[in-house]
Amino acid sequence: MEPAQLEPCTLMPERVQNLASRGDGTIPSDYVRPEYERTSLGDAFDEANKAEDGPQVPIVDISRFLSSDETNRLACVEEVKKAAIDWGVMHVVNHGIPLELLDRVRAAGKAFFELPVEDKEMYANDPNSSNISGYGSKLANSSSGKLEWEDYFFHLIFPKDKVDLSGWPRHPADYRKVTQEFATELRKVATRILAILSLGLGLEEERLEKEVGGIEDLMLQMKINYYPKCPQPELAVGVEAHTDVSALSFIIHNMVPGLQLHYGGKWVTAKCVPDSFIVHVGDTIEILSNGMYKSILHRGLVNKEKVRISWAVFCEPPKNKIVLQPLPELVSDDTPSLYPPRTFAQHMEYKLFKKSAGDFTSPK
Ligand SMILES: O=C(O)CCC(=O)C(=O)O
Ligand SMILES: [Fe+2]
Repeated sequence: MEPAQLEPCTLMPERVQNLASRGDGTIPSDYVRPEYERTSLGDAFDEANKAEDGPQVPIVDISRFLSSDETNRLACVEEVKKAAIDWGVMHVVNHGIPLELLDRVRAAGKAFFELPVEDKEMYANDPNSSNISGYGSKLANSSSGKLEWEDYFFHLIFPKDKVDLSGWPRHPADYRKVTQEFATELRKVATRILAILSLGLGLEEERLEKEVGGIEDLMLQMKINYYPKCPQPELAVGVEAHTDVSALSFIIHNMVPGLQLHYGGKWVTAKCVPDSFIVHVGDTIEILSNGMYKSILHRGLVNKEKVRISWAVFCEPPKNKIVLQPLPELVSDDTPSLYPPRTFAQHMEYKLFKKSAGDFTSPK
């Protein structure tokens, strides 16, 4: 008899949510992190308790930037500038996004992940493609060769004319409406934070906004991270250590701890600050500011008790249209350029393949 023809093997990653629901008390070896990394891991709730006494991610109030009183505006610029220089990440309060809208965003994302498996799989992305839009879980293609304890849903949410609504969840019924409202609100806040950061660099208010693509070309990509309960949180990570490539990233979550920042040579667990969102300075702004503002290394821990969900929105410049390099006003004999020019696409490739900085060719 002829041997059966083997089908080409397309590797579909296991959904962590399904794996976790089988609940046998241990995690598969693919999720067990390397020894050097495990020494600093733990249950996110324990780590959050321990973090009480140590350094804390700064909290900034950006409502003061809308004040007609110049003193208030300047104080706000100083506060954000300090946080961006020292940490590159901050909890933002009094941001102006209606809190009930944030609640509806959280409810919609949660409801999507609570759908039956087959309903979610209809949106599955192709793990072998570079387009990660849709429902997905990581394949073991990172430098560690290990997996992360999370599933995600990823899609573009702004600008409106570039969005493909057909790839967004149809259920729950208000997902699309709520997410569009959120995108519109967040885009306004992005402009405000870019203005504050520009002033902090001694530049005109509109400068960074323009440098990252402006209202037409700055892309807001949303990634809903779903971290199931993990029976062995001291062995796994939800998201491995990285810096964001974006200009800015916004994060809201369901008030379950997990985010850790690498600050002062140690991992610091972020507190859950009510009614706030987290803003990261990403690599793009670090480059434009010639390293003055920092894109901080961070990761996501998991825990035994509660599902954690976070909504990360990455504000990214267009892939090939803009050459990213330190702004000329910030480069001098005393402060030489720290970053060779690159497009956003080249920067992402560099991160993915850990190319050395010398490998950049001058973009045409
Ligand atoms: O879940 C979080 O708090 C952080 C997620 C994150 O860093 C990312 O998706 O880039
Ligand atoms: Fe991140």
